[in-house]
Amino acid sequence: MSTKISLSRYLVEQQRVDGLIPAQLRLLLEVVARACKSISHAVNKGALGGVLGSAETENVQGEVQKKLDIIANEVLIEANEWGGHLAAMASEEMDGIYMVPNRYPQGEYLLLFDPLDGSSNIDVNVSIGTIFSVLKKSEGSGHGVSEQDFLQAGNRQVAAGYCIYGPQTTLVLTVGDGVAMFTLDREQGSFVLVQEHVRVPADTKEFAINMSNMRHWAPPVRRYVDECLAGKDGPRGKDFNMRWIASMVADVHRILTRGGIFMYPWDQREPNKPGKLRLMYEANPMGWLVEQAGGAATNGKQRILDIQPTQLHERVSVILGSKNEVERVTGYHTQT
Ligand code: AHM
Ligand code: MG
Repeated sequence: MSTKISLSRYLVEQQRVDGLIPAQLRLLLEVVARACKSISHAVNKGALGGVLGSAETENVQGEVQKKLDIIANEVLIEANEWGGHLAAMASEEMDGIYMVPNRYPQGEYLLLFDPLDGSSNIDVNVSIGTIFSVLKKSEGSGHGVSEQDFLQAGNRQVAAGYCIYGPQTTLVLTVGDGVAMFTLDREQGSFVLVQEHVRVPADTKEFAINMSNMRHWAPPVRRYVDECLAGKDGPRGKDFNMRWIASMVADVHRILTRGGIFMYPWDQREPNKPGKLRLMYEANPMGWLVEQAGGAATNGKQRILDIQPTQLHERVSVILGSKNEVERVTGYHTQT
């Protein structure tokens, strides 16, 4: 690419040339990107910045928080609360919603995030990330904001993305017009466009799932993985490769880059829990990104983006990636 296009310029063009995003949303996304830059610096410092290890506190879902989970959450809140674009925020790491304090103007957007996804990888220097989703407060929901305002299906998102902190820091974004990727240029201090019109191939020979849970899966997932493992000699007639990074951001980034299927399914250990991952902070934004790149995302029964949430921290079974493979696994669910 000869002329470098910064994230700021890309967003201005989305607003001005294509009329795709209002100015308020553009500014909001700039602020989210700035927060991600700051989290990236903290991640990079690692032990030198004193950011590794456990905070010895628990979040609302009973998971032990890492120091970086809390730091990333604070960075996102502090960066976003004063700009005037938001009405409130919700995070995987906070029990309830965070209202924009009265001393700041209120906007019409709602920001949701998983501040530090892949927490188990923080201390071992493996890629992690921040996932975010933007909704608009429904017209007619009146003054003020409540948890109810957040309970919108993923198909109502107006922007979604993630920032991966890996060998490169890359921000991946959709505002409903395809998927674009921006890598952080540390010398310039800005995100630079590296790929537009990202496409996920419809077919793949690579699957991602935590195989240690195999004995707990439902029969359709087991069938799909068994068939992949049977390779050339099995019904698929081809060999499959497996990857599992244990950071959804990193697994999804690979899928957006070269295709593949990612699954974190329901399992029988906790039959009343639909899955491990969270609908609002993980499945919806990732589902929309993957769809925008030509892939698919379901919970085995329905499109993730059509699920009507009933709780902020709701969990969901996730199957996403290359379209033909996702359709196959989803088909196995409907056959049983
Ligand atoms: P987190 O948001 O607390 O980090 O948890 C979500 C992560 C995903 O990024 C990843 O796909 C999954 O949990 C890994 O789970 P497991 O450790 O069971 O393999
Ligand atoms: Mg997560």
